[in-house]
Amino acid sequence: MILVGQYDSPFVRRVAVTLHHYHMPFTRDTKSVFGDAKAMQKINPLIRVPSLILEGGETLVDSAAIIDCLDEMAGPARALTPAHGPERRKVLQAVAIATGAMDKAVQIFLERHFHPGKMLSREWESRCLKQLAGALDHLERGCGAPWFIDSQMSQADVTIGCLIGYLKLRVADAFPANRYPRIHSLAVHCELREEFVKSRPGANETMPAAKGRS
Ligand SMILES: N[C@@H](CCC(=O)N[C@@H](CS)C(=O)NCC(=O)O)C(=O)O
Repeated sequence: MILVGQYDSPFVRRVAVTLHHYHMPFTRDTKSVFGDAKAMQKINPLIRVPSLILEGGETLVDSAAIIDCLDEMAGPARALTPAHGPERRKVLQAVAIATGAMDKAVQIFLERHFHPGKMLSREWESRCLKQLAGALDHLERGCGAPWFIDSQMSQADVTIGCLIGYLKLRVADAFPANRYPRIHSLAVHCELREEFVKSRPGANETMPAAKGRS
């Protein structure tokens, strides 16, 4: 399998962490959605990451659809998303809020990147910051210990861990750790695990492309 995308994308990273967690072998295509847009559109018409190219050549897009496929391949006993019942609902709801928060965090980062200084829309930025803070407050209230659903590591932890990793990297002002002690501790717990260490963004993994790459 080939995972397309760079690990500074929290969506790509949650797929990578899931692949490593399941010990599923894969290689990487680290083309950039900004620097390599033409090539990327051949993989995903939306010019977005992640994509996962399966062994047979089929291409899957969108982290949720990719992880759904990986869960199925892993089987219900190993799947990071519980198969049924209240635990499944709790995990899927946390993932929905955390991926929505990722969207908001990416929008804030891109607004600041593409519209610096006076061009920045303060109205848009503050709306996104408010939505992001609401999502983080919600996750903090629902968070167990050491994992989101207490004793069992799940996709909620993978996604919240990747969200907080991204915030620290790109929008650090939106994550005052002392306001969110539970999810902060959950994220620290995540980052110590092998699957997270193996999925850390390298210095050359930048989005948008680093200056000099167009
Ligand atoms: N819902 C998608 C979101 C993916 C996404 O927003 N990816 C960003 C990278 S963090 C991207 O490719 N953005 C480029 C663009 O939309 O132009 C998923 O879960 O995979």
